Amino acid sequence: MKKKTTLSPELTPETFTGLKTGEPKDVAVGMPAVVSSMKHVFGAMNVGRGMKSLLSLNQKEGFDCPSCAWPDPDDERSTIAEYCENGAKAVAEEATTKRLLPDFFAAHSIDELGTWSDYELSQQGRIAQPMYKPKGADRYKPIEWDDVFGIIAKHLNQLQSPNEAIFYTSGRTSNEAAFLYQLFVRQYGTNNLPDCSNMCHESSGVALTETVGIGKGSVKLDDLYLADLIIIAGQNPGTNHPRMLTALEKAKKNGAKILSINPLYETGLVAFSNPQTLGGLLGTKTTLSDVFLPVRINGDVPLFKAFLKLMYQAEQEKGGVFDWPFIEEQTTGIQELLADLERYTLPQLAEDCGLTAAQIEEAAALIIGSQKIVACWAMGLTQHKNAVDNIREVVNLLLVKGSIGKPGAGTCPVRGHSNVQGDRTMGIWEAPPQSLLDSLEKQFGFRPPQEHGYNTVEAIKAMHQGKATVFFAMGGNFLSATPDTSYTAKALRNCRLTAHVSTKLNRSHLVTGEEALILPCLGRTDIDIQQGEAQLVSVENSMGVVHQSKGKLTPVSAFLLSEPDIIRRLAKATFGSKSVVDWDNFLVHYDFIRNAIEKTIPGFENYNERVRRPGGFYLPNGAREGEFKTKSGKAAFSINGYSSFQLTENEYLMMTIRSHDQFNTTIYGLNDRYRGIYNERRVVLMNEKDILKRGWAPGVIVDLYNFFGGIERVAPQFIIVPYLIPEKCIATYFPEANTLVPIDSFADRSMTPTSKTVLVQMKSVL
Ligand SMILES: Nc1nc2c(c(=O)[nH]1)N[C@H]1C(S)=C(S)[C@@H](COP(=O)(O)OP(=O)(O)OC[C@H]3O[C@@H](n4cnc5c(=O)[nH]c(N)nc54)[C@H](O)[C@@H]3O)O[C@H]1N2
Ligand SMILES: Nc1nc2c(c(=O)[nH]1)N[C@H]1C(S)=C(S)[C@@H](COP(=O)(O)OP(=O)(O)OC[C@H]3O[C@@H](n4cnc5c(=O)[nH]c(N)nc54)[C@H](O)[C@@H]3O)O[C@H]1N2
Ligand code: SF4
Ligand SMILES: [Mo]
Repeated sequence: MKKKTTLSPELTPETFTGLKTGEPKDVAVGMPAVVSSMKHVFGAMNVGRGMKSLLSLNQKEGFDCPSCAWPDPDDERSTIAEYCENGAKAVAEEATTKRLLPDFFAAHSIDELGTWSDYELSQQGRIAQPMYKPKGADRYKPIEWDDVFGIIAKHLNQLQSPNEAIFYTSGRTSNEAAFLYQLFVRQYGTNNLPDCSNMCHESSGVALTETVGIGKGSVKLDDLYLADLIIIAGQNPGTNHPRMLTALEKAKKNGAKILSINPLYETGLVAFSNPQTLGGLLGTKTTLSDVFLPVRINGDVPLFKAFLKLMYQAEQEKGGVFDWPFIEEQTTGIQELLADLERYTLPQLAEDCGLTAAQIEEAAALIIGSQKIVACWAMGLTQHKNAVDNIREVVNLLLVKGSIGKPGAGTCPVRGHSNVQGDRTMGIWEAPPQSLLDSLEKQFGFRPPQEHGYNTVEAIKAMHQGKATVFFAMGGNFLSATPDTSYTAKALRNCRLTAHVSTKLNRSHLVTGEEALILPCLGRTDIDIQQGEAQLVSVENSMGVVHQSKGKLTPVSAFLLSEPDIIRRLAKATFGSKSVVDWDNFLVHYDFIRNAIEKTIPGFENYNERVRRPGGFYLPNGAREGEFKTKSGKAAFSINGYSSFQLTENEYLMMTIRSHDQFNTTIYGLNDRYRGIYNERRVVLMNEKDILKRGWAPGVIVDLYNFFGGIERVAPQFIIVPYLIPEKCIATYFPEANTLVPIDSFADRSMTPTSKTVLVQMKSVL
């Protein structure tokens, strides 16, 4: 392993890997994606295991793709390839036969591993036995499972208050494990259940709950096929939800138009070659976007306001644009909205979103002419200071068109992790609804804590301030996924104990509390046998379908425990014989966990029977049926604001985005094929004019830095890459630039870190 330079183990090493650039691609998927999938899968395991994995992936009796939350088709599935390139990479990452054995941890100190890149850490294989770092030790050593639970229980039972412990969750955890986990945490006595949602779609949840009465999207896949217009704002489906392209292709064949709103001309929004058709493999492509608006970063509120103004103008001129019967019967607040729009002028709005009047008018014409509109969005809308306003403004547009609660129309926040939506439904929530707490009390006979707990930002601060000293994570990579990396590192180092239930090694295992534990668990692809029977688990996808997932592969180590078993054993060690909950019973058969879910959480009637139906079942969704469960019983128009940034000559708005070769903090490779960037992640995408203005050239190396709240934050050594991106906007990859996202910079009300609007300056260093 070559020597690395780095400031400290929490930051990704700054060593360059050898940037190569090419033209961004003009079509997504096709043959190159098939080749890439095969390379990853068969590079990580033998042919038999590789074939078994791919043939089970997303099949009705197989396992759910561990990558994103895009739904499987409701009808027939392809029996050979119901997955995409990034699904295949996620499976390769998990199902690899490489293992991390005790001699690996004996050979490398924690500080040495901190100098490895995230890619190198990801390459090391599955963690094969529980590991422990005692106080004062510089490396991990193997430990027996019983001792693992003994240590955690001892720490938990020593705390003055249960609120001094934090229980994080990433979004891969099954419904069964998530339900048991929140039950354990609440029986222990806290609602400190921050999760990755806090950094992801929390803004969507807040905005949708108050405007349409449910914090989830309203559409089914079929609605995309029936839509007149699909708006895709702040989302890069070609990389992050690749099978969405198949749905978009079908929608286009049925006559839908697509409007894309994104600072980057993302390849997957431009055109698609379907790898499941011969034509697609040979290069025949479907053009996807009819209109593409390269909006300035965080320019969406002024853009949607401009749409609404143009729509209202057209309504006044010729009528037929607004759905008045819907507006009058089903909504509140239209007059206030129209009055508020008077405050803005079109030229000002155009300037604030960085587009020309002609571009906006072309898009508005599409909207005006459509009756059934689906709006899809992801992190490009949710990770800004005014993220909740972004989404409420999208809802305003849909409501004016009566486009929520009818076929072919609705809201489509496209979820990230494969079960992040299910985890929330199961009660992984620091701000649980009272109905959940009451229901838990009724079912289990203990009184859950009533006050809300810490979300992700609050949890980091509590650890930083020494108010919380035990950190437990059910999956994820808390250190690298959260903002302000150095601040978060200090928070974790302040803890007495940090413990991670994990499949793969990551940076959060390397920045530890006084004591640290790694609890290796079964993944989605692994067979999970309890009491001699292979168990199934269930997950909820982005469109509210709950369905089963059954691992098929032999686990790489006999020491791995399932997540439900880890929670059972933790609960038993913590509560001893005092527990009012019968924890052993849940592990006799996972059907018993589902029985408990059915009794506690609405919408899961006959869970065990319905989860076994091919394709699963839909959860109830009021907005989908046109029933708005808001305070007034109607959908609410809202008044939203935005602030335009006055940037000095050396100030830029930075968005932190995903490359094509990563799943969040797991780095599969060093290429970002669609964007034409190869073999390097420490890059800044920058407009050519901005590069010239600074007297720089492609390849110049810069330090990125900013000042927020009186503190200087620096991310050193990034290579300038000229790119088609609006002026004064730049892009870097997550997690390398997370250290620049200030802990106190988060969205109003949802507290989602502003990972897509980071104010930065740059100086050249070489
Ligand atoms: N292969 C793969 N799949 C994934 C993931 C992964 O890392 N890899 N992550 C999963 C997770 S957890 C999530 S949440 C999703 C994330 O899926 P995305 O949200 O697609 O992911 P990002 O890379 O964050 O991309 C955000 C997009 O928003 C655009 N954008 C940024 N700022 C703005 C803005 O102000 N306005 C507009 N209109 N657009 C903007 C960016 O150019 C980019 O195209 O993907 C999930 N699926
Ligand atoms: N700057 C910036 N920061 C961001 C974002 C951004 O766009 N920009 N996006 C945010 C978003 S949308 C999200 S969702 C978060 C993601 O935050 P997290 O969910 O915390 O991060 P991941 O990288 O998905 O977690 C990967 C780790 O999960 C573990 N793992 C994988 N599979 C399993 C499993 O089956 N069980 C268990 N127990 N562990 C498993 C592995 O050890 C792996 O290393 O990051 C957020 N952070
Ligand atoms: S679209 Fe998402 S869920 Fe579907 S196969 Fe691809 S990565 Fe997996
Ligand atoms: Mo996410």
